[in-house]
Amino acid sequence: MIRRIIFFSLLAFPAFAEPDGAMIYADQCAGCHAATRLGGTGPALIPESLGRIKGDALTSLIAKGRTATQMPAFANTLSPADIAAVAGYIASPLATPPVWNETDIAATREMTDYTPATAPIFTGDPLNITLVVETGDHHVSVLDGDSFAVLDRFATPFAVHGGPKFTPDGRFVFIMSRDGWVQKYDIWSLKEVGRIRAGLNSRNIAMSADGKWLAVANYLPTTLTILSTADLTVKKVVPVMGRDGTPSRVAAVYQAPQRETFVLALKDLPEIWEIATNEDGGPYSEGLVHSNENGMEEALGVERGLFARRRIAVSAPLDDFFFSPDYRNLIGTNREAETGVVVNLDVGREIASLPLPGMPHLGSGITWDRDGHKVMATPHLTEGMLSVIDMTDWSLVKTIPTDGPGFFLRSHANTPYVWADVFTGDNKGHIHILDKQSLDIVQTLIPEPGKTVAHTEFTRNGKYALVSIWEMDGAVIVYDAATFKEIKRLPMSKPAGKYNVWNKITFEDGTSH
Ligand code: DHE
Repeated sequence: MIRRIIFFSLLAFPAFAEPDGAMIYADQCAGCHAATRLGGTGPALIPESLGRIKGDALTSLIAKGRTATQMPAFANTLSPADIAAVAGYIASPLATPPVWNETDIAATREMTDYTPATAPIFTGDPLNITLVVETGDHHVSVLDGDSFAVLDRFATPFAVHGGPKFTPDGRFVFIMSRDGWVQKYDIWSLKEVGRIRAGLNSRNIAMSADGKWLAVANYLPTTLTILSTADLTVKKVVPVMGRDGTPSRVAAVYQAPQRETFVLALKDLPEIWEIATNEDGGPYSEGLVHSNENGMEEALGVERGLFARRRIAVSAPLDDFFFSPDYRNLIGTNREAETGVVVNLDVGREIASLPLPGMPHLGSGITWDRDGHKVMATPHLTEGMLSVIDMTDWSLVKTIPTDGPGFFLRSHANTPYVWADVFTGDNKGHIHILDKQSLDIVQTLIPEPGKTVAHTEFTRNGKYALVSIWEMDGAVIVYDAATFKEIKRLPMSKPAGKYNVWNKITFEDGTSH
């Protein structure tokens, strides 16, 4: 009887109704994250941007806040039911896909009024600078590659992802956040030049071979934004869709320097796009052929001029690429597949396939010379192994068991070793050192047992290897790359990727591009 009274009371009094997530959002969150949920001073709060932060992780983040950011803890302001309601609201898709066109992008452009230096304002080698992305508190540290002194430490947009891209002379660098902000920084002057929001949910960036254009791969909206590197103005927004109008997210964009093109991995279309970055549309946009479904070669509709686009048909969408050093071939996979395909970009079709189970992370692949052959190696995100592939005949040379799934590989022309991390599982924090010729693991470093240790970068001369202790109270460890002895430890806030200017602008074999 009592239970029935309570039940009727609940129906009669809406005060007991479920909390309204949208109202709580408007009241508590919109000030920083915008009424549109597309981000303001705080990041966008939409499923595309939240990524793996869902369920309990999301409610806990709202309740406890996020250290080293402006995000406060709401546990004392909102009840658990309120927090669950607002979490449900921000985890739900937007009712209509947001518009983010050239005008919207241009309106976000902010340039600083700094005076560019006429020469580096520091005494070290400007081409031996290494940038350390500190994801703990969203900063980048600028390291002198000889003394390992921190020359500057600047704030980045929230949640930087992927490798920063340097101009060919190594003077300027561009950094992208998952929320689509692109920041330009002047290494000689140690000053930010400006920033612009090129997309709402972005994947990575690529610079054209001549250093004039920066392409931004977007998931949301489904576009490629092309910026002028000189002043960050928008040059073009390319809608990405199939011939029938089906939109596709852009999984990644890469620079193919010898081809003078951008190459796009598309998440939702069985096509690879190549976009010319020279004025005449490049040798690769004219007279191209590809195989149609009957295996027949057919002429492609030819576009000409700067940003001319070429579509290359593939059997299934490919979202992760690795390129041969001459950029004539790429290996592509998608996250679900157990095989990789080799696509020859000159003829514009698949020419081979390879077994690659366990989610290879081709974006982290590197190459080196072995027995007169160019080989490439890739870690796997879900299996403890490295695959080594012969790039002359695309055969699998060896599968090397590791202590757990890894994320990044690095080497350098001046070292006989490859450094491979174990990123997840019980042995996360192990760093394997692999002999490039015997393919044997010659040493395993465990610098901080139980802590994540990942991502190696070498100095310009390959003498030192820098490794991240990927924790909030983390550090960059400088190792002697020949003896594996620790030389120095620099405290950092969750340091992630590290990028040496010289290794990046010369497309060093041992670095992922
Ligand atoms: Fe990355 C590079 C894709 C998750 C840290 N990551 C890249 C690149 C791609 C990619 C395509 C190459 C871009 C470039 O440098 O131009 N990453 C993906 C994914 O699809 C994946 C698995 C899922 C996702 O959420 O996007 C993914 N990546 C992560 C992480 O969880 C990492 C470890 C932490 C983070 O910051 O999100 C991470 N990715 C990195 C880093 C690089 C990177 C540090 C640059 C590596 C380099 O040395 O160049």
